[in-house]
Amino acid sequence: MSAFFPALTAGADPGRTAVRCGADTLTYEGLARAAGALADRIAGAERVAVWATSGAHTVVAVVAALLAGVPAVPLNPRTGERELAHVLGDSTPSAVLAGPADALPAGLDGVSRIDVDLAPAGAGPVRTVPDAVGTGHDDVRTGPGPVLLPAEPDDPEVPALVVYTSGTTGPPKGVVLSRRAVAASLDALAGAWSWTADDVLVHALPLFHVHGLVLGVLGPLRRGGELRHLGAFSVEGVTRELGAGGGTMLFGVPTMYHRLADALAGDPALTGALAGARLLVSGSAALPVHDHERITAATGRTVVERYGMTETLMNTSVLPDGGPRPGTVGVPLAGVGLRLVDDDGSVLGAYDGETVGEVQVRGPNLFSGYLGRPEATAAAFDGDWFRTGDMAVRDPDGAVRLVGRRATDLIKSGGYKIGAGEIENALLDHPGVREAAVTGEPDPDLGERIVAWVVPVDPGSPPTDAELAAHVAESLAPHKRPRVVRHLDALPRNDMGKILKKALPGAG
Ligand code: MCA
Ligand code: AMP
Repeated sequence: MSAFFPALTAGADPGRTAVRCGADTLTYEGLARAAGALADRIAGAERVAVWATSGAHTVVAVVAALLAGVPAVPLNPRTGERELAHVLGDSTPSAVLAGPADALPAGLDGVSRIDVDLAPAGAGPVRTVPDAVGTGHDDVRTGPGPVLLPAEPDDPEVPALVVYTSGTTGPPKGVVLSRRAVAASLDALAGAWSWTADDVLVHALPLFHVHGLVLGVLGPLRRGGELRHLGAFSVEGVTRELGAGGGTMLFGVPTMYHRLADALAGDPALTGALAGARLLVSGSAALPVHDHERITAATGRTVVERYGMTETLMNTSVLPDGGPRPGTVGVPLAGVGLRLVDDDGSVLGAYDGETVGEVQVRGPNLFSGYLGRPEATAAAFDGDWFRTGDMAVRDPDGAVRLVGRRATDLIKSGGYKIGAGEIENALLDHPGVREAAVTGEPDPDLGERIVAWVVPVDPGSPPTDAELAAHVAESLAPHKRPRVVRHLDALPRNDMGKILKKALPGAG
């Protein structure tokens, strides 16, 4: 396989800015030096974890892992004890890469720590030399303090990342993403969006999921362009970086676009910044038509929706020059096969805008399997077709319109996928909870909000809502905490004792 990041190697412009995160800026030369040095330190490891804060250290760590051919497991730095223990036990990283100033939780005590150095000693002119003498380094950067970029793996099936994703029940599963899948998906997006080295991508997405890390970090670096990460989402940050800052593209989840749409009235600077961008892209959940319309009315720009999944990377996108298509996620990307399948397994041929089937996809963008779970991997496929669990119709022009999910126990809140089962288990761990059920209900900001239905052990002094939210945040992650808690005397159950979520008051 050729270099994953051509701009880090021969012939590229070493002075071009690669990344700006807060006060940290790295040129391509600086990134090559920092990531090259780190790649040498981790070479040969089976897997490394990355303490994935929203900063330049995460970028360097993940680039280093790719250069070294070592799979990286991004960790949510806010992950609670229970979830962190699961991810570490499941992925068994030999080291954790972290920023020198990052405080790591006790759960990581048993994992050796490697600090990411953004500016290793030895700046100077850069010269690339092919691996003529068989050193195993095909790009030798010389000058004061030479930096060696290791020879990247030839095999495109070598895993690049293991990204944890929630299922309906049980703890999250590790999705193994090969270099082939990541490269194929990013290159298909580049084709669809005319994404080039001239683009400056602005975003504030977390760096431990596919959206922020694969699309938002590896995407611009593979193109040789620039990433500006805002650290945390804010309307002011978007306005600054897209406007005077010269950003050309914005990636976000619908909650971010909803907040931008809310702010547009009375904010001419934001309006100008969005109007001036080359491409506004939304994904991870459905962007409501109302928010599409508010943004288009104020800025004259349409937000481009794309549809993906951790296991499949990107499947479809609205084409920027194909006119606005609110409510659809566009057409399959180059190389992606997509079909709708009926409940009885028959493939649906109708492009009638109304026949609903499950979306199944195949192509080079697909994951290699769930880490250590061959049965779960096999169950997710029908031959070489991956069952997404998303339900959709096809419009007459082939555009895909998502209409729901097969599993009601998966909640999308703020663009995060959250399994009801994992929250129920965490709630049942609380000494004040006898029974628990978790559902999602519509929320104008988050898309869906997490609702916990709880039967307390002692109805006279039930745990407070804040206590239960903090309990889930500390054990799993803050974004998995219930936003609403409702108390019941008993959960509705069928004769077999199974909880009937549809019978919860006001649900279903
Ligand atoms: C509040 N906080 C708490 C508690 N309450 N912490 C601990 N215990 C509590 N009880 C803290 C939070 O940690 C956070 O801190 C702050 O309060 C606000 O939290 P929250 O309300 O959850 O955040 P928000 O401001 O509402 O976040 C909205 C958001 C976020 C920024 C849109 O949801 C987000 O980043 N979403 C992106 C999800 C994403 O990237 N999904 C991609 C996966 P602090 O402010 O310090 O953080 S999907 C994917 O990858 C596929 C492939 C695809 O198609 O894209
Ligand atoms: P995740 O498993 O966190 O990677 O989330 C993947 C899921 O997010 C998909 O299966 C879809 O249900 C949803 N999703 C991603 N992009 C979109 C979109 N543009 N519109 C609607 N849902 C989306």
